[in-house]
Order: sequence, then structure tokens, then C-alpha cells
Amino acid sequence: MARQANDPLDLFDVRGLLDDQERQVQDSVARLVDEAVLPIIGKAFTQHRFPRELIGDIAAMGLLGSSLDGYGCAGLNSVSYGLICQELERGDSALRSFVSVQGSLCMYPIHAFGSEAQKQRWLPPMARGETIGCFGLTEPHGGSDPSNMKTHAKRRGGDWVINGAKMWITNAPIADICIAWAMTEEGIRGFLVEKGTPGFTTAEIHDKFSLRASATGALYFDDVVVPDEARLPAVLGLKGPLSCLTQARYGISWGVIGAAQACLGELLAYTKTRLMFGRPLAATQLIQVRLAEMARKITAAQLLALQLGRLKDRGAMTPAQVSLAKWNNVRAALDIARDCRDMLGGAGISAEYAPIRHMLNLESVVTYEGTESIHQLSVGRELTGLSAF
Ligand code: TGC
Ligand code: FAD
Repeated sequence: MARQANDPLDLFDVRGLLDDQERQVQDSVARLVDEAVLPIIGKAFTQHRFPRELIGDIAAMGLLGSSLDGYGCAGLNSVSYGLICQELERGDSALRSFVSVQGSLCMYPIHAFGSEAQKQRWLPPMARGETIGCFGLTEPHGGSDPSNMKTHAKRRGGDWVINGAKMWITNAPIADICIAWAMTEEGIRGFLVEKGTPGFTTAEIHDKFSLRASATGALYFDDVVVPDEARLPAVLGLKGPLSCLTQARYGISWGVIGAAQACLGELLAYTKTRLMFGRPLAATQLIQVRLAEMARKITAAQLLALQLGRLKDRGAMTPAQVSLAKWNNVRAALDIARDCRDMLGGAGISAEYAPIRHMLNLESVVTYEGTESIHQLSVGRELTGLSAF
């Protein structure tokens, strides 16, 4: 919903620091979430189903690859992209995940490292939501150290032959195209592998307790032959996938604020009407301290995200800043969701209330795009100049 003055979910009036266009973007995505996402998302989560029916609306609003220029993309600034993530994740982390993967992890590398032919061919249908992408970096033997990559691509004449496996891949079961990162003789390279290419298969991961409204899967490459035109020509080495992660981690830093706001919003209403020991829960000191803690964490996360966005729009954002923001903001949101779950008492384990869904989702968010420990070590490396990985 459009935000008002004295909003308990925006105590420092961070919205007042936005420009008109940024506010418009936030309001239109907020409406989409209120009208189209919230009515169906709880059921999609319990049914373990990605709500594909939302892709059309998400694309029509320009939310796919929203900060890219040209090729049918909206060309919004980074703060607007952050607000899009925030509002979508207020609905569910699965939707922010979908938009992160499509825009930051698939369209961004094509835009930044692709040939002109690749950009012309893939970006417009991806912006329209007609072609869905996935990003294959993590492998079954371990994701934190992608430099230890077993998936490899070998030259054969003018082609490449790819062998290996990727694990825990968002959108894999629904993707038309995959950005597959593979080790070559020269180092890590990215390849565009289309669904239906012989030897390329996917398998859905069922029975997740987290991100149940997101489609997650494995990718298998068994002598998959792709032409050299499928290789992303303008990047070599780990900085290719890591620079995509920087874009997506930036979006997560904003997104999780929405999840935290959804939890606190629901809890404020609940504690004002739930009577215990003859008065509303909200009138007890301990509950107020816990609510105040949440407002403190949300406010700090908002200001961090906004400053990160302003730095990004100035071209001054660094990976260590992104690590600190992803770590801080996801930790804050996860703690808030868990605490809200607790303050709802027994009702907190019911699908009727959102905090347990957000809490379970955030258990993935704290792990993917670099675990909390990896981001702490990245900040430690920035402070000391010493790598402890
Ligand atoms: P390191 O020596 O630090 O760097 C290798 C090269 O990469 C450059 N670089 C970056 N470039 C752009 N952005 C960044 N964030 C970068 N970080 C590093 C660096 O300058 C260097 O370039 P060059 O030219 O000198 O070669 O590499 P390292 O091996 O020490 O790795 C460091 C570490 C551990 C931080 C990295 O491996 C890491 O981030 N690990 C975590 C892996 C991870 O986050 N995986 C995520 C998989 S995708 C996913 O989870 C999607 S979920 C999506 C959803 O549903 O929302
Ligand atoms: P590991 O790397 O095995 O880590 C296990 C534990 O060890 C963690 O607690 C970690 O912090 C800790 N650890 C590791 N190294 C150190 C160290 N040096 N010091 C201290 N502790 C350490 N990947 C993709 O490529 N594309 C996707 O689209 C994608 N989507 C995902 C969706 C979901 C729902 C999930 C859960 C994951 C997804 N991932 C994706 C994978 C994700 O990025 C990895 O799970 C993550 O990077 C961690 O890798 P891992 O699971 O192999 O854990």
C-alpha cells in the first residue's frame, strides 16, 4: 500500500528521501503485491507452487531487468530496483528471487558481457517475461567456493562440449535458458544453454521447507554441445559470475526489508487486539521492547540500503559494502521474522499468518548469494587486507 506519514514501518521517513519517480515505482509495485500477490501467495507456498500466473503482470510493469538500458528494459535507477525488490519481498521472497535471477543474474550478464547478437536475441523476450532464465554457478560438492568448479567446457572445433552438474538453481525447472558457468583451459567462462539442447536436463528439487513458492532444481550437462556464439565473449574468470552476484545481492539487501516490514506490520495489529492478563499484549513492556528492536533493525537496514543504492547510482558501490548490507539486512529480517513468529504464540505456526512463511524463506536467503559467514569474511578481508577464506 502507498505509505503514509508517521508510518511505523518507516519511522525515519526514508520514503521522504526518494524522488517522485522512485515513489511512483514503489507505489505501483506495492499495488501489484496487495492486489495480485497477497491474495494467492500463502496457498502457493503451502502447495509448493511457483505462481507463474504473476509473470505477465511483473513483466508488463517493467520489473524484469528494470535497471538495464535498451533492449526493451525500463532503464530505472538502482534505488528504484531496490524498491521493486522490497515491495515484491513484502509479498514473498520467491517473487523477489524470481526477479533477481531473471534480471540480475541472467539479463545483466547478457547485457554486460554478451555479443550484440546475444543481446538482441535474448533481452527483449526476457524483459517481456516470455523467456525465463536461470543461473548455474553452485555445484553439488559446495557453493561457497565457486573457484573450485568441476563443470567444464572443452573446445571441439568451433563448438564447446560441456560436462558437469549444478545444484540448487532457482528457476531451473521453468527456465528456457541457462547461464552456465564452466571451467575452460583459460578460466571460468559463461555459456548460454537453451532448454532442449541434447544432453542438457533439469530435475526439480521437491519437499523444500523454504521458498516453497519458488521453483528450484538441478542442472545436468552430459556432453552438451554449444556453438562458440553461445559463449559470453566479454568476460573471463570468476569476476564474471561474482559481478552478477553483486547485482543480485544488492537487490536482496533491499528485498528483505519488505519481508521484515510485512512481519512487523502483521504483529503490530495482532498485539494491539490480543488481550493477555487483562490488557493488550502491545501494552506490556517486554512486547514493546521487542517491537522497538524490530523498528530499530528495519530503520538501520533501510538507511543502509538507500545509501548503498545512492552509491551504486554514482558508480561508487564496492563489493565489500554489498557484503555488509546483505549480511546485516538479511540477519535483521530473519531475526525479526523469528521473533514475530514467537510473539504470535501458537497462531505463529499457522499458515494464516505471514511471519512463519517469511522466516522459512529467509533461511534460504541467509544462505544463498553467499552465506552469512562468507559475507562476514569478505568484510573482514576488506578491513584487514588478509583473506581468511
Ligand atoms: P576473489 O579472489 O575474491 O575474486 C576473483 C575475481 O573476482 C573479482 N571479484 C568481484 N568482481 C565483481 N564483484 C564481486 N563481488 C567480486 N568479488 C571478487 C576479483 O576482483 C577477482 O578479479 P580478478 O580480475 O583479480 O581475477 O575470489 P575468491 O576465490 O577469493 O572468492 C571469494 C568469495 C568466497 C567471496 C567468492 O567465491 C564468493 O562470493 N563465494 C560465495 C558464492 C556465492 O555467493 N554463490 C551464489 C550462487 S548464485 C545464488 O545463490 C543465487 S540465489 C538467487 C535467488 O534465488 O535470488
Ligand atoms: P557450503 O558452501 O557447503 O557451506 C556450508 C557451510 O559452511 C555454510 O554455513 C558456510 O557458511 C560454511 N562455510 C563455507 N566456507 C567457510 C569458511 N571458509 N569459513 C567458515 N564457514 C564456511 N546457486 C546458484 O548458482 N544459482 C541459483 O539460482 C541458486 N539458487 C538457490 C536457491 C535456494 C533456495 C538455495 C537454498 C540455494 C541456491 N543457490 C543457487 C545455491 C547457494 O548459492 C548455495 O547454497 C550457497 O552459496 C552455499 O553453498 P552450499 O549450499 O554448497 O554450502
